[in-house]
Parts: sequence; C-alpha cells; structure tokens
Amino acid sequence: MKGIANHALVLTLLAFSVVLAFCLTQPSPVVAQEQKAQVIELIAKKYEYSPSPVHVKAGTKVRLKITATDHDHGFRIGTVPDDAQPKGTPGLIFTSAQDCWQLKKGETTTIDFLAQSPGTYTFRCCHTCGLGHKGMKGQIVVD
Ligand SMILES: [Cu+2]
Repeated sequence: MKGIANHALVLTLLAFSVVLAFCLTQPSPVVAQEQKAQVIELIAKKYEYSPSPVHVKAGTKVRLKITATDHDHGFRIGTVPDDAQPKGTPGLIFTSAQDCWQLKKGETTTIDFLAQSPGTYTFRCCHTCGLGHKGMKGQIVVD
C-alpha cells in the first residue's frame, strides 16, 4: 500500500511541476497584448476641439485626454468611419462605450479606445454650449 501512496504522491508532484513550468514559461495573453496607449491631449472650447484632425495609426491603443476650458462640453463619436454604413463593423473599440461623454468645465476627461480600422471619425459636442454648439466638431483620422 505504501508503494501505491508514494506513486500517487510522485504523480501529484509531477503534475504540479508541469503546471508550474507551463505557467512560468507562458506569458499571460493579457500581458502579451498590453500595449502602451498613445496619449492625445485635446482642448474643447467654444466652438472647437484642438488639435483637429488628430492622426493615429491603425492598431493603436489611444487615450484621449480632453479638457474643457471655457464651458461644459460633450464628446460624441461614431464607432464606424464617416463614410461607412451606420450599422457597419466598428472601427473604434471603446473600453467603456458611452453615447455622450460629459466634459466638465475645467476638468480633464479620459477616454480609451482601440483605433482598429482606418477611416475618418468625426466627433461632435453633445452638450448644448451656446450659439455655435451645432458646429462644434473635430476629427480622428485612423491611417
Ligand atoms: Cu456644445
């Protein structure tokens, strides 16, 4: 009986070692895909975003940091390129999608996304901010 017990112990240790070795040699897929985000700082003020257009390369992880300087503003962007079907495949993949981000005066709002597919993506103000509100827009161009 003792021999069998030892045998089981050896097998257990062996299995444990294999699992451990596997864990140590395989980089975690999450870490492997971890890419440093390209930080883009934007200013939102009556009645424009600057700079605009902003160019990024396809496949880039982007972190927008938008500061509203003079008034509350908003940020709304389509996830498909301007010339694509509205229900087409999203080319911008947002970490936490929202219809309209509120940009509070004097604050910086962070928006993360993956710029997956080339195209021009127009964004607009979605917080009524004055007479020129409807014309307040900017562009992200994914090359
Ligand atoms: Cu506005």
